[in-house]
Amino acid sequence: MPMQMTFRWYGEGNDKISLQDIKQIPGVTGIVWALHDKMPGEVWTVEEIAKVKEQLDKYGFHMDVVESVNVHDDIKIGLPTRDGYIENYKTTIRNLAKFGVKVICYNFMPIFDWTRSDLFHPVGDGSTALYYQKDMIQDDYNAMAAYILGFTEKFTLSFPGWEPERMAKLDELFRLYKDVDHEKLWANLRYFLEAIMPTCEETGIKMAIHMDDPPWDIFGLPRLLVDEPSIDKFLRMVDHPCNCLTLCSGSLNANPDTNVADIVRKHCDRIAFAHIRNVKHFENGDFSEASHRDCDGDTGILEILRAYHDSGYEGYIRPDHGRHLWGEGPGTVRPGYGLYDRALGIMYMLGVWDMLDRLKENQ
Ligand code: DNO
Repeated sequence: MPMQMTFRWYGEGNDKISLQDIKQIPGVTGIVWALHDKMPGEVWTVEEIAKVKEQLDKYGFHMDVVESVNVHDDIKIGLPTRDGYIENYKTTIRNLAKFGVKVICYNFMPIFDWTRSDLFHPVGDGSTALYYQKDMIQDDYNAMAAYILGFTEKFTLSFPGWEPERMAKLDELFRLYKDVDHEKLWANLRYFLEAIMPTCEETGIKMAIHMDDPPWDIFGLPRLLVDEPSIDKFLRMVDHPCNCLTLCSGSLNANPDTNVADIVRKHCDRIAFAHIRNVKHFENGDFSEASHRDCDGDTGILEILRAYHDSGYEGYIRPDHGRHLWGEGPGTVRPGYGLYDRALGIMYMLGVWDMLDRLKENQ
């Protein structure tokens, strides 16, 4: 079985891109989906999941990959209430398995999910992309949250991981995380995984942790999945075939020293989901996201794809963030999740993959 191309979609009424549009992109067999109105910790019910299945079935898309079932802060902080939330998580896993879901992508980042200082930064060719200006993400977490929430309120959307209900009590959240250092966060991650692995084994679902984005501590909060040694540590810590990775090339390569292709070769059997994103670095430490074409960024997209191909990767893959093109902008698309550049990214990846297949056939 070859790798399986997927496309992230935020759901009916929550994404301006339609399933009909996605159907026209060559090679896409499945939709990466989620119940975006669920708060972390809530159970996803069979009825709610069934509704999405019905929508996807109409277009012949599978629903094998969920991104994300978010983990409640109490689990990350290690509060006594975590056990109740873990029970809810297990119920959600069992409910998802009833619909054939195979992979759950999630993250273990304290408080914030992916973080950028500019959501529509000019790339120089008339398009825009997500941008990280290092000196803007230092100590003022309220300013950061105000920027993101200002955007989501203006365009009446919400970002996963940036739920307004959680952002409204940021100071309290920071207080609760005060004593959570790297070591505690690792221990809490281990506790969570060891608790749910039997449910994963029973249902056949793989938990695929997303890399921390950016891959370093921000606002004094520890971040764990940041480079090759931390990935090694994670896989050793809970050495179970259901404990897997969402290997995100762009998150990892925000640190230009990280060679993502090496990680693919080393851990391909534990990668359940591949996010392909290209990043361009600037000398002062800022970075911009770029088109998927290898030479447009510094991430080494060709070598990464070659590494997946050489390793016989049969998991799920998706283009990650794209630029905003051809009239896409604030209000018309979700930042990073326009239609066109992600579709171009798919064609680039499939082009490379098809050629690698051909070369192998002719060997
Ligand atoms: C960014 C995404 C992440 C990812 C979560 C997984 O666009 O790749 O937000 O979905 O971290 O839980």
